[in-house]
Amino acid sequence: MNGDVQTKKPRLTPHNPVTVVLGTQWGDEGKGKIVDMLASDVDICCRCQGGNNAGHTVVVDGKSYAFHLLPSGIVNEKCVAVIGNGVVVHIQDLFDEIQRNEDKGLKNWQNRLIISDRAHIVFDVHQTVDGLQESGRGKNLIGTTKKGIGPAYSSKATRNGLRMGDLIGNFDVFTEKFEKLIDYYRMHHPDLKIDVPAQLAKYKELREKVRPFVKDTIPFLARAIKEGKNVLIEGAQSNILDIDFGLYPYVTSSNCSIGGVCTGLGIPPHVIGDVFGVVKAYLTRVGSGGFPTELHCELGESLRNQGHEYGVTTGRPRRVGWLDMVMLRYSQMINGFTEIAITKLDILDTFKEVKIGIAYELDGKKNYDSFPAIDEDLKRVKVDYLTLPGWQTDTSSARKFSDLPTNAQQYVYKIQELIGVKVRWIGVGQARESIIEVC
Ligand code: 2SA
Ligand code: GDP
Ligand code: MG
Repeated sequence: MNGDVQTKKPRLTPHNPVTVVLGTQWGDEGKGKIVDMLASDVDICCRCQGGNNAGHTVVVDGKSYAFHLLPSGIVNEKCVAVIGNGVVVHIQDLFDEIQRNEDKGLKNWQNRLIISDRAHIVFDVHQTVDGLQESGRGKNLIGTTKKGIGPAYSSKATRNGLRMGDLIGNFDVFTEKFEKLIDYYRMHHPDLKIDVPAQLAKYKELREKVRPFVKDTIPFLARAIKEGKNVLIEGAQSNILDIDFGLYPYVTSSNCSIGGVCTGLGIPPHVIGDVFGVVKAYLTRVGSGGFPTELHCELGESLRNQGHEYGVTTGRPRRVGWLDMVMLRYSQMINGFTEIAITKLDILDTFKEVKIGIAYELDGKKNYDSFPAIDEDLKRVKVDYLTLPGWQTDTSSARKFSDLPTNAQQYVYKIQELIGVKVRWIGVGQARESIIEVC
């Protein structure tokens, strides 16, 4: 590694102009910041899955923006933002999010926002049912954001969901489908109170508001890719929250790993070039389930406080722990990251020593790269740790790899060696400029 900062452009070729940013752990790795950095060089930024359960923070010129449904690249005024077919959209929440960010200085979004006509709608009933399902789970609580994500994807899978195209189409047909959906929920939750006429009146208004943004995004993206436009995809949540590869059932309801990019946008895999994995220098999660490297002691408390580890959507305190290499190697196998960004290295600045979980032992067998499929096993693993000396030096003003203290460099080298993927960026603060590009 030589430490000079050079261009921050993603490596693009005319044949694979699509760059992907994905979470590698349990979410909140700082994807928003990496997307914002890359968005200065792209034409289009897309979300392909999830909904407003996501919370992506971007700090520009001292202002902190929180994006939930909007692709973070929208901060960049040259960037067109696409909400793909794989996303589930609560329309009122989307407009509220736009308003909050407009108040902070988001400009000219009206000509730069496109929503797929195939994206499913999250209705208030989905959010209500999300809450009811959580309260019915007792001690097996998943810890959802209660944004209606699971129920909305359930409606999609049971084929009684409604899409943006339905809303802007014939309103009588929309009404009929909406009433059927409500009947379905009333059958399962007889106490549910829903004012159907009031909901329909609300959607009659919202459909005129949202209509200008709803398009068939498939030909739009196909044309853009053919013309060689640079496209950036912003993953939400993360590999271990993926409905297939995550710690089921403590997962979200979409594919947050690389497969979700193609199904959530309708693009072929060969157009994808770089897949950047974002790795927080330690580990956090919100919600329930096993967490082998979790810190319950004072050290954990100080990591949470120094890292401001509270949910961007719900404000919940995040659980914290040491970096977990078994998890990261598993994520690498699934997503094939071409390079990684390590974020929040600065948060470890005060620690005397730092640990990396390198293997799990379960029933006397050691394992370096297979993340258990079931929570009951994950809860039983014993972790082998590698302990490295801390650097106890402020890294927040480092802008070159060589500015970092030797022990911090060693930590980065070790992560690179253990995951087997080149480290391209290192985050040392919240702001856009607080980043080191490693050449
Ligand atoms: P859901 O609401 O059905 O998707 O919840 C299912 C699981 O997915 C987790 N999940 C998340 N984990 C980390 N960050 C998320 N976004 C917000 C943030 C979370 C917040 O950026 O901080 O504010 O609490 C996110 N969204 C979903 C969730 O915790 C469940 O484990
Ligand atoms: P995302 O969901 O992956 O986009 O991440 P979140 O926005 O939920 O949480 C990451 C938090 O860490 C945000 O508050 C970011 O501003 C912040 N952050 C990102 N990178 C860094 C970094 O390198 N150092 C510090 N101190 N904060 C960072
Ligand atoms: Mg987040």
